[in-house]
Amino acid sequence: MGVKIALAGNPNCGKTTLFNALTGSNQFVGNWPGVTVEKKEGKLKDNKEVTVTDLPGIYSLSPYTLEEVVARNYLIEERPDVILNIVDGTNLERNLYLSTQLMELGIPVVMAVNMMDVVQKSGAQINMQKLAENLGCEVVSISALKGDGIKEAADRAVAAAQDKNMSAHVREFSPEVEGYLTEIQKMLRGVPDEQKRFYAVKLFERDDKILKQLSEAPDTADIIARAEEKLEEDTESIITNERYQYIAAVIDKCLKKADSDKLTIS
Ligand code: BGO
Repeated sequence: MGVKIALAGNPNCGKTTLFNALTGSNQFVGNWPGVTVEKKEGKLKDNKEVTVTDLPGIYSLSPYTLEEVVARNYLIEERPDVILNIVDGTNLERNLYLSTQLMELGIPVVMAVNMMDVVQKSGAQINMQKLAENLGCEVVSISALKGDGIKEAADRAVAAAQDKNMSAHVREFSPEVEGYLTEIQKMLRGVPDEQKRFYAVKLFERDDKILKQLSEAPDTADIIARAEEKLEEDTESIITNERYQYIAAVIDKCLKKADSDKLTIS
């Protein structure tokens, strides 16, 4: 049976360049059902069994823009076999915000760090192995513009799609928040195990659209009230802030900025 790859990334990360390089002229363009958001699909140039779906460029899987809703509904309802997450290597910190959310979906994620020609020219260094270890996903370094690494990225995505041994979720939140998420996860009925983390986070954030998509919605009001009282913040901010803290810690271990070698003379 054919493999379905979904391309996901922030606007301007180079998704279109990569999509065109991978699929060439084997493309079909239409709209996502019911909305005027463009949908592009194509077949890999050298393997017609593999369909690549280009998701709208988005910054997050929150329910605020049409593009975010389209992308996440596709990911939860259609369940591609693998997500190829393109991140802009010159803007790693901002791009990883979406990546952390993609990794909660229970779908294998392969990360392609793009614009590596620009990163290298700038003198910055990204330790791909450490990035992979810290995030718990495969990481490939690419330049979509030059075509470097793109075949490897596609090959790794296909291999990840066929690998049934999904790795466990990284626990990116504080023990306290992880505790609340576990409580919500235990209340979920009719949700496949691998998707429970995504639903738990979204319910904790009071995501009404996700609540409506569940046939048996759990009552999480008490858990949310306890969390907000204890942490003195609304749960959506708690999750956002902890995501950024987690990303900052990962970046600290994996990214050497261009000017970090220079001594500052004061
Ligand atoms: C312009 N390396 C470099 N150097 N540039 C890249 C790479 C890469 O690996 N990948 C993509 N780009 P999209 P989304 C442009 O269009 O694929 C460039 O939104 C320009 N245009 O060429 O469109 C790519 O689909 C004039 O740049 O991204 C494009 O995700 C001057 O990144 C931009 C300079 O890529 C966004 C760049 C008229």
